[in-house]
Amino acid sequence: MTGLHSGVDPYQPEPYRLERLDADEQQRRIAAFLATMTQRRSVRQFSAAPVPFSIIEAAVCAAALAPSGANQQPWTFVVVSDPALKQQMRDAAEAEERENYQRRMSQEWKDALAPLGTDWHKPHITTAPYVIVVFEQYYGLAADGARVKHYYVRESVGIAVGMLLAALTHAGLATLTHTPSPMGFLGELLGRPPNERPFLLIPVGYPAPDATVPTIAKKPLDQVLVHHAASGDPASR
Ligand code: IYR
Repeated sequence: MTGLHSGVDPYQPEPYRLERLDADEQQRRIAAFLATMTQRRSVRQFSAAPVPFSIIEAAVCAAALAPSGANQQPWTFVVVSDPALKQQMRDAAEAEERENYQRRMSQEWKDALAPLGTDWHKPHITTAPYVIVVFEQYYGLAADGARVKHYYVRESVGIAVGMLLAALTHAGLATLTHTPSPMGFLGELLGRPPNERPFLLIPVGYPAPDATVPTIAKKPLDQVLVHHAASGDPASR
């Protein structure tokens, strides 16, 4: 590939090495990771107990390592711990959600949500010590203000959020993936620029001592994993 504008090839590869783990170490690590991730539940009752900001910061660093379309990193993670701002976010979210539950949502949708026990009350927004609001940059802004096309924005931000949730879970924290709808109020309240759209609101903290979660099941492996192996491969199923 040639650099059409500057004459410098924009593709500048560098060496990459990854520590090779032996099979036992690999098994140990993946089992430990799976055990940790098995603990993750969407929590709606949080403790107000404080969490060091350095943990949130490191988790956002991990999320920001995510792969993204053309490496454009089309995300902004806005962390809110200011109680007054959390209260404003909660008030606005509850106003929308009250409309949703009382008028806008179809019976089919409410039936699908019934096993989760959700309603319009959103106390987690004010109780959790942090609320991370993830924004997607659906286009970029060049230094001169020109729009820059972004690619695979939703996929990229979704991957970054997955990594964020994994990191926070790894640090022993509870999370909720909450999408108040519509959530345009978040851009206004948090003063985000016009190229950013709210993607997800994530309260983070410890579960309240008396927190409960719905009894739900994840699909068994044979319903989510399909393996096409070479015939005769002992790992084929
Ligand atoms: N946004 C609403 C409703 C809701 C929708 C889905 I899909 C969920 O998985 C859970 C809730 C709320 O937050 O209550």
